[in-house]
Formats: sequence, structure tokens, C-alpha cells
Amino acid sequence: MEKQILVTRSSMPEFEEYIEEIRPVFESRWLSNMGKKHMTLIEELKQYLGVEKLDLFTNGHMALELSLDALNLSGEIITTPFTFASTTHAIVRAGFTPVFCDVRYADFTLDPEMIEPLITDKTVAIVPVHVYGNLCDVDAIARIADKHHLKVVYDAAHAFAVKYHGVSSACFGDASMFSFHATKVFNTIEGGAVCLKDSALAEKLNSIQNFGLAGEDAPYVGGNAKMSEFQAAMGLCNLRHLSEEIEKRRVVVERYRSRLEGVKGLRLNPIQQGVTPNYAYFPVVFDGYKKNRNQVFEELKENDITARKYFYPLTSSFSCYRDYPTAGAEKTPVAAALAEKVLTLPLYADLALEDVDRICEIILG
Ligand code: T4K
Repeated sequence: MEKQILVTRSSMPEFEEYIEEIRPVFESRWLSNMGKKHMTLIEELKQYLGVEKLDLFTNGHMALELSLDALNLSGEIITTPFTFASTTHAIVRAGFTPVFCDVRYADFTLDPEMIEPLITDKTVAIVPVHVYGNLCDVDAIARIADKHHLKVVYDAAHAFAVKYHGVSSACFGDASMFSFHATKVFNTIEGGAVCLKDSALAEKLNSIQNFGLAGEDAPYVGGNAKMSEFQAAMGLCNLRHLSEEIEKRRVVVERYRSRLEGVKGLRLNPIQQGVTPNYAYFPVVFDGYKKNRNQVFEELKENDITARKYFYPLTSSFSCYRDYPTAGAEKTPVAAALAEKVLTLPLYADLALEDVDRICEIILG
């Protein structure tokens, strides 16, 4: 029996490096509430991303939900159903109505041409997703948002370290949320961050992740979404090795490409012009291939290889959204077709190239 291969595997520092990083946490017994590791990680991430305002959170979901909550708006938000449950749930839990918009077949991101017809007098914001680390058409989305006075909050959960013409993915829209979950290119075990531009919004967001407190007062009805010192310490370690990790992922992706590129009926993730990728995921669309997506999924599973159907089903098909006016996969036909055809193949920094070959042989067999 060959060894089991899962869709991803957490990047981690050497055990001793992490122990050294958390030693002062043990010695000081300062475990949470914006401790030294937390504050250091904020500074290092700001420098890495080239942003002025960044806040850390206990996970990406709460970062997004609280960012939307902090806008202090109500109404409709135009968003993609081709995403992880978190995106839509964050919108709804923050009190908004999601309006599902179709995506582009080419890169899985929100289709700017489909946004304007969905804008009503209730629309207040757009929440696009840089899905798989593919950047949305940030220029077109900015033009639409400016024209209609809408906020843009990017779900950049997959897009940490991605750049567009040298500018970090953190710099687009009113705010961008990153996930630092164990499965991401850069992880803090669980964790997330928001980068934003407006000082008042930044101050409010910082307060509502800490019970809405400001000194002795609570000007906001806040919650608790703080990152702990152990999470921040993992982030400090992983940040040191990030460029090596991304380079190793690149080698894995190149191997997949060399085996699967040009095969009739297989469409690989696009190489986007002007975008520096992070190699977060390796989606393949089985469109007119001799085997369909589900057959390939099962064949890999029989060989103890777990690929994943990210993102099937569409969030607009979830039973909790059944009664929403734009719910239902048929409303977004491109997204619906992609959800039936896409499979994300195993990808992580230390995935052996022989294992990539074995995965490709099963797919091509
Ligand atoms: N927006 C988008 C677009 C997102 O994709 C996500 C999260 C969010 C928002 C919310 O961000 P967070 O609140 O999570 O920070 C996983 C992740 O849990 C989730 O973070 C991620 N997206 C989603 C796409 O994938 P599952 O349910 O598929 O994870 P699971 O437990 O099946 O793990 C997948 C594989 O990862 C495992 O087979 C092995 C590996 N793994 C997993 C864990 C938990 C590890 O190597 N180490 C680990 O600790 O959701």
C-alpha cells in the first residue's frame, strides 16, 4: 500500500524553532490580549505586505465577519457562490443579504460584467473572493464600486503573498481579509488578518474584536476574536520560511503542469498576466475529458489520495440559503458548471515529485 496523500499538509517550522519562539511566552505567562508576539507579527506582516494598517484575528472567518460588521451598513452585498462556506456565512451573520453573482470560467473569480445588473438601491457592498489565489479583476471592480458608491471587502483568504504588478493583494478594495489557517500557504495554526485603509474603520475593527472596548467604555457591541501568543509565534516562525515554501510549491505546480498541460479535456489554473502567484491550490477542470471529475476523485481515493471538490456545492445551494431570492445553482450557470467539474489536487511544499507523477498517472490512465 502506498502512503496516504491528503489535499494539503501544514507548513511548519522545525520543532526547536517554535519552542525557542514560545519560550518567552511560557516565561512571561502572557498568553493573549495583544502580547509581544502578536504586536511583533503585526509589524512584520505590515512590512512584508507593504501596508500601513493590519489587524490580526483568531481566524479568517471572524476577520471577515467583523470587517463587514464594522462597515455599519445594512442591505445587499454582491458576492460569489463559488467559495468556501465562510464567505457567505460572514455576510449573512453580519446582517446583510447575499446576492449571488456569476464567475468567470477562465479564472473562477467574480465576473465584473455580471455585477452591475445585480445592483439595486439596496446594494451597499461587493465581497469578491480571490479564489485559489487567482486575483479578481480588481480594476474593473474598483470602477464599478466607485461609480455606484459601494464598499469592496475582498475575501483574500487564499491570496496571501500574491501581487499584482508588484502591489500586494492586501492593497485592493476598502479591506482585504487573509486566512492564516493550518491549510494555507502561510499559517498561524488558526488565524487571520485584515488590511484596510480607513483609520476610523481600522480603529473600530480593532475595538470590536476585543469586546468593543475603548478604555473603560464600550462604544461598540463587540465580540472576541483575538489571536493568541502561540498562534502569533507560529506565524513569526513560518514567515521566516515563507519564500522557501512558496518556491517549493512552485516546483510542485510546475511538475503538475508539465504532466497535464495540453491534455484534451483538462483545463489547468490560468497564469494571470501581471500576477505574482502564491501557488495556493492546484485546481483542474475536467471539461470534456475521457473521465469526469467524480470518476477521477474516486480513482484517486482508491489509491489513498484525497483530492478535494473545492468548491462543490456552491454556497448558494446550501439549505440555509434556500429562501434567498438569488439562491440556487441555476442562477449562476458558470459557477454551477465549474462546481461540477473542478477538482483541487494535492499541493503542499514537501509533496514529493514522484507523488505528483503518481497522481498524474492515475488521472491520465
Ligand atoms: N474564505 C475562504 C475563501 C476560505 O477558503 C476560508 C477557509 C475562509 C474564508 C475562512 O478562513 P478561516 O476561518 O478558516 O481562517 C479547509 C480550512 O479549514 C479552511 O480554512 C479553508 N478555507 C477551506 C478551503 O479548507 P476543510 O474542511 O476542507 O479542512 P480539512 O480539515 O478537511 O483539511 C483539509 C486538509 O488539510 C486535510 O485533509 C489535511 C490538511 N490539514 C488539515 C488541518 C486541519 C493539515 O495538514 N493540518 C491541519 O491542521 O476546510
